[in-house]
Amino acid sequence: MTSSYDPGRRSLLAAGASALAAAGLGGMTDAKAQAAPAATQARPLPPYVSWKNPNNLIVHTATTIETKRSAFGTSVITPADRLYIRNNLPAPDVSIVADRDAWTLAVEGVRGPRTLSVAELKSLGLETLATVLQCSGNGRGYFADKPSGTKWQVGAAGCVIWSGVAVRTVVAALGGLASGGRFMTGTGGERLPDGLDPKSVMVERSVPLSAMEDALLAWEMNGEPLPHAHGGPLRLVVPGYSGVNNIKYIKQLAFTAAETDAAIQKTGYRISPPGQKGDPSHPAVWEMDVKSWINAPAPEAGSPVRAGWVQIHGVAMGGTQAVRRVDVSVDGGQTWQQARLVGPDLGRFAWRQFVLPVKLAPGNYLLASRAQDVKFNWQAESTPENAGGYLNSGWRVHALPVTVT
Ligand SMILES: Nc1nc2c(c(=O)[nH]1)N[C@H]1C(S)=C(S)[C@@H](COP(=O)(O)O)O[C@H]1N2
Ligand SMILES: [Mo]
Repeated sequence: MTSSYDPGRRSLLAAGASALAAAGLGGMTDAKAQAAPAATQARPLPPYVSWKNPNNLIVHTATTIETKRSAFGTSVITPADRLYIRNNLPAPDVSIVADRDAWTLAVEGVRGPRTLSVAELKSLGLETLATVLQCSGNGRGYFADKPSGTKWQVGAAGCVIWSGVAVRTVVAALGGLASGGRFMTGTGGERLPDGLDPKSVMVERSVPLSAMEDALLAWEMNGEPLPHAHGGPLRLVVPGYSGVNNIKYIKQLAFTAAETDAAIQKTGYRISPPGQKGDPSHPAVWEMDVKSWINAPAPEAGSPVRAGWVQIHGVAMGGTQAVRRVDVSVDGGQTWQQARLVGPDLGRFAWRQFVLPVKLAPGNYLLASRAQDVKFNWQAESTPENAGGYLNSGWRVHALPVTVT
């Protein structure tokens, strides 16, 4: 769902836009049209994440908590106490992290299927990897049709460093793949509510076998034992794939001939046309698209933006590809300037921070950014509406109206 760069279309848009600007209608009209969704009313943090910093978070519900746009900072990594939370089911009891090394994972679809403890996994290998963890519904709040589900803005995402063992190392230790596996299927360790068909509620997701190459079974995040709220003692990390595919408190990892028929895979998390329930004929929500957004200057930060030099900064990610370039616009996409990528490059699955210094006179601006990956795919101008409101990466709706005084 990425768009290739098309100079023809770009100059056409630019021509139309400068006509608007000449008529004095450019910035202001856009700024009004693009106003961000109303801020959610402050709610207290639920007890299981009481250790997080409420000033940096928007609490939608007890199971959907996002990072404020102004709270991403500029140091690449998102600290655990401000990382978003999304639970499809109530989390397992926190006692599962009392003895982390004793947690077990069943591995199936290999020549020597077995149940391994975290202690055994730790003896098999060690990798460390930075990835963008981003909910499939991040940006849903910017879809015009208001699809149902949490109205995430930009903050159902973060960039974190995981340590664990590579899935391929575990597979090799168990004799390699059994024949016929086409998908990697992970199952969450939640206790399922009584009286419901397990398939209708369980968190079990399948991804194409090719995703195994980069996947990790992680027990550490940002240098700390993986917090229970983020999937500790053990989490499946599928780099470049959206949040739901990164199974927390993973209990089973299976290499399967078919995708799981759990509802969360079969009908949920599908790109289906607006108003239409998902089914297996619709694309599954798997790989993320190239995407970027601006984090500052942001009106929500509270302090006025003063005229003069302003360092416009934000984050850019390429899904499964590295980012090669980011352009920034102060006039809602009529004109663009290339931003500079700043900070350490933590690999193709991490995001990059970018900055563009601009001198701004008093007035209204619409700050936009668009990223390009190393395969020359540009971030789309807009993402088509879909019933679930998934994978919104369109740069236009992510633009930020700012008044400079
Ligand atoms: N076991 C389990 N894994 C899960 C989920 C869940 O509810 N249970 N939610 C998924 C979804 S939809 C997202 S966006 C991410 C959220 O991860 P986080 O809460 O660590 O930010 O976890 C994914 N993995
Ligand atoms: Mo999600």
